Amino acid sequence: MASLKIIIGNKAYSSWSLRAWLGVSMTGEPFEELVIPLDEPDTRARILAESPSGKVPALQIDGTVVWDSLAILETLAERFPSAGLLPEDGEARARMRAVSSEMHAGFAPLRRDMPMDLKRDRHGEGHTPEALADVRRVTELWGDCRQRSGSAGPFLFGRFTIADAMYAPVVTRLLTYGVALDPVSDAYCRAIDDLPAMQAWRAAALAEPWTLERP
Ligand SMILES: N[C@@H](CCC(=O)N[C@@H](CS)C(=O)NCC(=O)O)C(=O)O
Repeated sequence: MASLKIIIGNKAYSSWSLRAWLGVSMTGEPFEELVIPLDEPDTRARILAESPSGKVPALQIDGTVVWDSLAILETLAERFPSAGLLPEDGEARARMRAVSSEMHAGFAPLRRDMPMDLKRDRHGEGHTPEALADVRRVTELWGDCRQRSGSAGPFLFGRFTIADAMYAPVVTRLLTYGVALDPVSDAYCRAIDDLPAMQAWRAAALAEPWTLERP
């Protein structure tokens, strides 16, 4: 059995952490988790004691440290192929990598103006033109993925893949900030939000003692 330890930030606010944590949860493998609260005087030192990047998330897998959410998800997919984190079909796999990388490298206005915040209802906040333009691109991309995957399952490529882990924080943002959605995107958001792993993350986030004003 693999030894897995995931190092993450506050569940209420750390969107990159949510991506990697969902990935490790969806493998079904037992894992240890360490939450290091962000914005504390000792945050950087505590993260550096676990990962050389000084950022969360990081995954320690059989003694090797892997940092950066997308690298962690790719490592999990390779190490646990039966979890199905990569689509089987080569063409779908290529598209999945493109949409995941688009999230990883982009959508800065959406991330800036609607930061993940699982502790508060922020309906109507952060609806800047730039953030809403990002939402349009995200929902167009989701619509295209859902049209292609159809009845294979409720997620972007049918069953849950790396792409769903990458977009899960966006789902929470759209819900927190009350963004109006087309029916396909709305159904997709519900499928992500209903995942038992997502519910467990949300419950743990609400139970955390730390509250940041502007995450
Ligand atoms: N590209 C990285 C981004 C990681 C990142 O920016 N993490 C933030 C928290 S969400 C962090 O560690 N901040 C702590 C700090 O900068 O002190 C990834 O995909 O994992």
